Amino acid sequence: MTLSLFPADSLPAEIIDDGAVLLRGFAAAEEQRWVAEVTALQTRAAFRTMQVPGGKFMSVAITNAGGWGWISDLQGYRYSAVDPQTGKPWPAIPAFLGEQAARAAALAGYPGFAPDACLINRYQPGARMGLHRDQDEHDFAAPIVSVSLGLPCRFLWGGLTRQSPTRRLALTHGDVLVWGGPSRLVFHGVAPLMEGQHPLLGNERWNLTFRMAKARYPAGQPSE
Ligand SMILES: O=C(O)CCC(=O)C(=O)O
Ligand SMILES: [Mn+2]
Repeated sequence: MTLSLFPADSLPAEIIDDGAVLLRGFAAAEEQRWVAEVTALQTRAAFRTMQVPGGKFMSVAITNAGGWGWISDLQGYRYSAVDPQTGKPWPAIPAFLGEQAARAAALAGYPGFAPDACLINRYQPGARMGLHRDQDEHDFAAPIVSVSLGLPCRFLWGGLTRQSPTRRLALTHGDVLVWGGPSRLVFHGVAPLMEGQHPLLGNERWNLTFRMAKARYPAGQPSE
């Protein structure tokens, strides 16, 4: 369903599920800025593939910005204040990115979103992300804000159990998907990226997921 609830921003908002809203093209207007910010970030914290607890490596390369970065290794999945590759804190979330994520969250019905973590995924053809839910954060009251750049993908949107049927959503450059409330723990994933060429990112897709990893939602409440 497409609703024009937000005439001030005149953006089509598609209700994907209870609590999940797709803002088509939200990031497209300032695409150069988004790409420049990520390009600068990855010079300070490089993209790398991480090992999952079972021993395999993810097909997606990742890096992080923010007070907390999501990591995976043989010990498990968790947030870390330092980049294990450098031993240094992750670069801060650039103000532009944090503001855009907060604006998208507010448009989707989640005011007071102040991310302390931004996981950046880089997909090349064939890379995928298996069905999972984002559950390493402290406060599930905060939504997830997920920004797609570059090549299109087939995003798998499931339900609250791993066995729930999945739908395929076509996410393209600039789309922002926000999920929270009753959808916060929905299983989701990304089908293998198909070959293609994007004018800005070539054969890649970048995804940024903004999270409140440790902070309480809405922002301003004391963290744990
Ligand atoms: O790449 C995407 O669109 C999804 C990424 C994701 O689900 C995650 O990083 O947890
Ligand atoms: Mn996820």
